[in-house]
Amino acid sequence: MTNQKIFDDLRDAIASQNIAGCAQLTQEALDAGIPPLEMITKGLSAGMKIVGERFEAAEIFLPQIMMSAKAMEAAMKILTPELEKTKGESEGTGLAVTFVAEGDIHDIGHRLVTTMLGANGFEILDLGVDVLNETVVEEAAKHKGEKVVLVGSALMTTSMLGQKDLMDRLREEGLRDSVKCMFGGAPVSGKWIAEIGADATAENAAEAAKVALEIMQ
Ligand code: HCB
Repeated sequence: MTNQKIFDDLRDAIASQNIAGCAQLTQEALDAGIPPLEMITKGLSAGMKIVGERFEAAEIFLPQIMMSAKAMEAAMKILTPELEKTKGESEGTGLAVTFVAEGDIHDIGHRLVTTMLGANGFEILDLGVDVLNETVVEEAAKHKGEKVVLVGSALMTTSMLGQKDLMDRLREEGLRDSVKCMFGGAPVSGKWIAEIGADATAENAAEAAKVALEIMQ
C-alpha cells in the first residue's frame, strides 16, 4: 500500500466517524514505519478539516463532529507516546504555558501542540481548556524572570478575540516584555498576530515547536 493511500484511509476514517477503524489504521501505519507527524498532518488533520467543512455546510451536525473527535483521540492515544519518544535536550529551552482561550473547549490541536513542545525540550505547564486570561497573567507573573512562552489556542472567531485582551492585560501588568506570546488555531492569522502585538503563530504543531524555539533564542 502506498503512503498516500494510508493517509487517505486515515482521513476517511476521521471523516466517516470510524473510531475503531481509525485506531486500527493508525496502529497499522505505525507498524509499517510511517512517521506519526505525517499521519497527523496528511491524514488525520485533513479528515478534521473535511468534518469542519461539512458542519459549516450543515451536511453533518454536532454528534458527528464529536464522533470524529473521538476517532482522532483514539489515534492520538497511539501516536502521542511515539511523538514523546523524540524528546530532545531540555537544558534551558524554557517553560511553555499552553492553554485554550476562555469559552473554547476545542483541545485536539492544543494537546498536539503541547506534546510537540514537550518533545522539543520545553518544560510544560498545561492550563487546559476554557482558561481565563486572568489565570494566564497570574502564571506569567509567577514565572517572571524565567524564560517563558505563552502558547494559546483558539478555534472560534469569538474566543480568538480574547487574545487581544490577554495582550492588553500583559502590557497593563508590565509583563509583556518578560514573556514571548504565540497563538494559533484555525482563525488565527499573521495579520491578527501583528494587530494584537503578539510574537508569532504557526500552521501546525510541528511548526509551532520550531517557531517557539526560534522566538526563545
Ligand atoms: Co467545533 N467548531 N464547535 N467542535 N469544531 C469548529 C472550530 C468550526 C470552525 C466548525 C465550522 O463551523 N466550520 C466552528 C467555529 C466557527 C468559528 O467561530 N469561526 C465550531 C463551532 C461553531 C463549535 C460549537 C460552537 C458548535 C455548537 O455547539 N453549536 C461548539 C463550541 C464548543 C466550545 O468550544 N465552547 C463546538 C464543539 C466542538 C466539539 C466539542 C464537537 C469538537 C471538539 C472536540 C475537542 O476538541 N475535544 C469540535 C471540533 C472537533 C471541531 C472541528 C471540526 C475540528 C477542530 C480540530 O480538532 N481540528 C472544527 C473545524 C475546523 O477547525 N476546521 C470545528 C484538528 C486539529 C489538529 O487542528 O486547528 O485545532 P487545530 O490545531 C492545529 C493548528 O491550528 C495549530 O496546530 C494544531 C495541530 O496541528 N495550532 C497552533 C493550534 N493551536 C496553536 C497554538 C499555537 O501557538 C500555534 C499553532
